[in-house]
Amino acid sequence: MNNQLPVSILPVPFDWGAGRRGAAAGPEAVLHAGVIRRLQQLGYRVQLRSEDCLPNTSADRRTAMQLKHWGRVLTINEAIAQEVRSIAAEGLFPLTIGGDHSIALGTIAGAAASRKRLGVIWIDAHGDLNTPETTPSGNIHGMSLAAAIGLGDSRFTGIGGYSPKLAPERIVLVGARELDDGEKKRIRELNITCFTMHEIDRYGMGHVMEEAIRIASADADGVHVSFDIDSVDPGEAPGTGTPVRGGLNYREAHLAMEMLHEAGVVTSADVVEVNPLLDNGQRTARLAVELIASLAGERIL
Ligand code: 6HN
Ligand code: MN
Ligand code: MN
Ligand code: MN
Repeated sequence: MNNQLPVSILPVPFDWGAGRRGAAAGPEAVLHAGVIRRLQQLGYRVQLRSEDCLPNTSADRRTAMQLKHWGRVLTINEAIAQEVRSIAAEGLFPLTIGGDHSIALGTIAGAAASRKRLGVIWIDAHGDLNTPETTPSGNIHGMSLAAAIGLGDSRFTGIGGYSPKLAPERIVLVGARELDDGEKKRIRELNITCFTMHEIDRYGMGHVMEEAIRIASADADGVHVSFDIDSVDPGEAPGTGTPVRGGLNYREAHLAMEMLHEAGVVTSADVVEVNPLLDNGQRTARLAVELIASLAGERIL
């Protein structure tokens, strides 16, 4: 994100990919916390994409034990993919605000449509690398990254009309601390780079992000940042549906975003899993706005 390129904010008030409701109110909370004004103050032209471009999925009852609410998740993500693809084609920077993390199915499908060698930096307490065979919950927000590399149900891997979207060698996980057994196996087998909280503690966030940026952008034609707010420690970001202790502290989260801006490689982003129903006032929504500002180049001095 650099202020030569206008930003198009796509709000996605959708939470049927998660096990608990509330992330659907995330976009409104982040907008209310002033994300547009903050970006404008940094010199950006900002466009707010209308929610009306996305379908109302409320009548769709298609579901399965291992793929809960799959009808709604599929419908919204096909629309997100089209919308993100259009935003990019219009020469705007697509910034999608969720919503639960299942919406990355659509944001990545849209972003990778015009960037065949897209890298992804997935900042999350979780891996989101489950498939219907390995999921412990059936919640699709835990399967979105797997689908982007072509694993899982073909309706989901095929979103946007092509598969796979990503090559495992340009995927980097940052902040992981709760991985399911099937995810651990997949990370090892596919050789996906995963900087867990252990590596962040041990080598420092600065070094981890240098490496993450280097790996995700190597031989790439763009980098998508998928920022799950549950990557941040629940003390700082209580408003999220699947909190896990021992997360990024306030400065580590900001440093990651600041370094992503400095590197100048980021071509699209999403910020997901802000759940205002679980928040302590507006703490988490405000944090999301600050982190977006850091990604957009806000600096201390
Ligand atoms: N997220 N690994 C767990 C599952 O149900 O698959 C948790 C997933 C959380 C997903 O935070 O986006
Ligand atoms: Mn996630
Ligand atoms: Mn998560
Ligand atoms: Mn280094």
